[in-house]
Amino acid sequence: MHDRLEKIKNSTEEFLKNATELKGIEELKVKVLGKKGELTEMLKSMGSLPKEERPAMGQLVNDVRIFIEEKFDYYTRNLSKKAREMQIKAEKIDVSIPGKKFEIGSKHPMTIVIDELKNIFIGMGYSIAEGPEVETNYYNFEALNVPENHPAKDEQDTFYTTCGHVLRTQTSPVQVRIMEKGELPIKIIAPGKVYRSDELDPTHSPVFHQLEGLVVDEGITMGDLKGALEVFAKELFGDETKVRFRPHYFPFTEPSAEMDATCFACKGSGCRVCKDSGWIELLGCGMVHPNVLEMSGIDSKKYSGFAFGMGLERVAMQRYGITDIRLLYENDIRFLKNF
Ligand code: 2NM
Repeated sequence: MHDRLEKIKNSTEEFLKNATELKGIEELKVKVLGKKGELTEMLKSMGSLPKEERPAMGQLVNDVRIFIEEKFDYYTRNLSKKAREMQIKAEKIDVSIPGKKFEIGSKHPMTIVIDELKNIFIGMGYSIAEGPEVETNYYNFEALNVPENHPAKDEQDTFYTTCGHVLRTQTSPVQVRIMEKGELPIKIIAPGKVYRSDELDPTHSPVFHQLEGLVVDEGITMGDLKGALEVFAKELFGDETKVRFRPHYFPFTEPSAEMDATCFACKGSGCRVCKDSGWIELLGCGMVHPNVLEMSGIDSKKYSGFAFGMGLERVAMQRYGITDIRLLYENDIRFLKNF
């Protein structure tokens, strides 16, 4: 029995010294110290020894058991620690490596321009109005004093649905809908997409953006129009900006005009942006035609108003030196990155 004990002790310690995996240690532990383990079996077999030998042998087996248990503890701890160290080494993080850049998008140049214009007009006391892009013939043409067969319908040709609607050619139908509500005074802008059946080329697109404005109250005059639009031009292009008005024709306003502003790039001396004229054509405007007011239920003897409208692509293209309108719609990241 002594020999057997010695053998178990030695072979166990030998195995533990060379063990590289916790799993092997656990298995051996069961094999030696488990319920049916070698040492347990030896304790059980003590009964076959002569009575006087039992206490000493019992003591011895127990000592060996304690010795082996301690060895198991020691090597288990040792190997766990090693495994942990290796894991930490393998998972080491180099905090000096540059992080992955998170690419944040940027505002589209049209959005930049629209937001800026909205803010200018909000600052001047205007509210922002919205309305449908698919309109009835009435709101898009009739209510704006453009009857069927009017020559102005030619350059305002648009897209038609099979059920008799049109894609709006300007945002004026939004203003008509506001006038119809009858809540006066009115002081609004209507920015948004509009449609024309134009061929796509460097300066034309069948869908583009417009911003129109409308002010209706008692006693509104052409002086109010000029003052308001001059303030707007100075806000947009800078305080030194001057404006001029040229007579024009629109079916929905009378009188009508186009407003130019001194070129923001050369301050009026002439450059590429203004094609050497010193002036930039900015918007169309006029006093709302009495027919337009009356059709929407506003008494044109008591109330008057001015309105204006401008294309926004042109504003963006001039400001950023964009020479092809199509760049604004293609969403090419190399283009959009510049803003
Ligand atoms: C323009 C030019 C002049 C305009 C007119 C109206 C309405 F609804 F009051 F009749 N809204 N916008 C207007 C007037 C638009 O765009 C070049």
